[in-house]
Amino acid sequence: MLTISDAPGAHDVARGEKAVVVGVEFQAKANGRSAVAKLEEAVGLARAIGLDIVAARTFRLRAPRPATLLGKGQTEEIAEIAKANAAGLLIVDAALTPVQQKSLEEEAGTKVIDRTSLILEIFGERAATAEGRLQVELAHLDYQAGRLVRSWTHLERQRGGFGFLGGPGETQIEADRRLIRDRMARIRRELDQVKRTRTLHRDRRQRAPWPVIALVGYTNAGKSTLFNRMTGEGVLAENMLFATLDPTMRDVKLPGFEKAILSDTVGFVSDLPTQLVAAFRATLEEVSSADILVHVRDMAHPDRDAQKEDVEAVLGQLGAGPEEEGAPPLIEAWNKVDLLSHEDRDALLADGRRREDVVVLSAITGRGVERLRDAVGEKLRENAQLHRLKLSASDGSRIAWLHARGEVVGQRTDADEVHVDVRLSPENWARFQALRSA
Ligand SMILES: Nc1nc2c(ncn2[C@@H]2O[C@H](COP(=O)(O)OP(=O)(O)OP(=O)(O)O)[C@@H](O)[C@H]2O)c(=O)[nH]1
Ligand SMILES: [Mg+2]
Repeated sequence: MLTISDAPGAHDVARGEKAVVVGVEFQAKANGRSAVAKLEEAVGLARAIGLDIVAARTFRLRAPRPATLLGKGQTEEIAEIAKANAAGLLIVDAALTPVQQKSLEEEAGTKVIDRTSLILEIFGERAATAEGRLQVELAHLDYQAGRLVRSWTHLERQRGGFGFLGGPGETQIEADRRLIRDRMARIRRELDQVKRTRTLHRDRRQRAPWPVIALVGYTNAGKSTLFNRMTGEGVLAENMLFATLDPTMRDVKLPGFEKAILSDTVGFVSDLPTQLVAAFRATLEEVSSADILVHVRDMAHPDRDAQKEDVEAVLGQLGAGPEEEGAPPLIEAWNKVDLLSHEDRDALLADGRRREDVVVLSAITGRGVERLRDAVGEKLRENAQLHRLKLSASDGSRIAWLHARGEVVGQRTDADEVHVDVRLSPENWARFQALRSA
């Protein structure tokens, strides 16, 4: 087990630990989110790793104090709240520099973690697959390494000649940095190995002719609930942030298709740590290689528009942004409309009717879910071009592929040749050609 001296951010957070959550409202940049919903989300994130939240409050900053971010009076207040509730942990829903974190710890008399490290903790606890675990660990180390560099001056101290790590006079920070570097290199090698295995699996699947539909969206939007509703599966769907971390795929019925695959994916969140975006790029390859994306949105959430922007930003980072060339087509599933008032629901339904890339639904009641199935099937067939193909009669697998992926409008056998007239999307046409040359 790796122990890194006192790198800020390297705390162990225990389940059931009492914690105070502090939201920070910057007066300068109101980003369109309500402070209440933002604080609620931070509390949700903290609960997601089983912390016992004893108090939560948003502080407004006129001018951030460089040393601690929060003002002097504010940190005193926080220290009092923590003390009165016997809380040993303070969660600040913002990004803290290592120096700010350290000073806050001193002033508040508690451990302090920021939003990035909270999210890393959640992912660390939840990742279920070997690959997910390795990726999270890599992200964690990357985060710590960055903080070691920046906190050079206050972490540096001579180790004297005792250390068994490195030679005499090696500073603690050099030793720490070397430990991190070595560990990161080892994880990357392990990841390469896991990835090779996964690529093998994916190749096998890509050769399988079925279209893949990926559910994406903000955490807690209802992706898993919709996934269960559409596949009849029972994956974990809970009122908990980041309930799903590892993608799950199942067969799904789609009108006009023999078979299709639905993929449930990890939820996005605002200010997703860049280390995690990088780390999860591989797992989220499902997203960029899908035939179609369904963006599940919680339309009952006060910040639904800001959430949509966050999701589209992460999709952009994954090369699957709505405007990107070659990105899969996208349908928005406006979910949780059962929670809305009649007027709000009617307004959404009217908006939705005007747009062909929107389906208004409720994954809980099932209302609208069949329309989503239709819309996805239709979108997959859209842009399809007619191709008149001549194949060898012995080429049963490619003929079957065409039937599965495309709409076969005519087929006749002529001695040992089969003529197939088939409508294929441009993506599938490219895939078919790749099959041909394989
Ligand atoms: N009222 C209502 N609740 C819903 C609906 N869809 C999902 N929920 C609830 O929203 C919560 C989150 O649902 P999930 O399906 O776990 O959400 P998710 O998008 O998979 O979340 P993560 O995996 O955490 O990213 C659960 O409590 C669901 O019961 C809906 O249409 N109406
Ligand atoms: Mg889920």
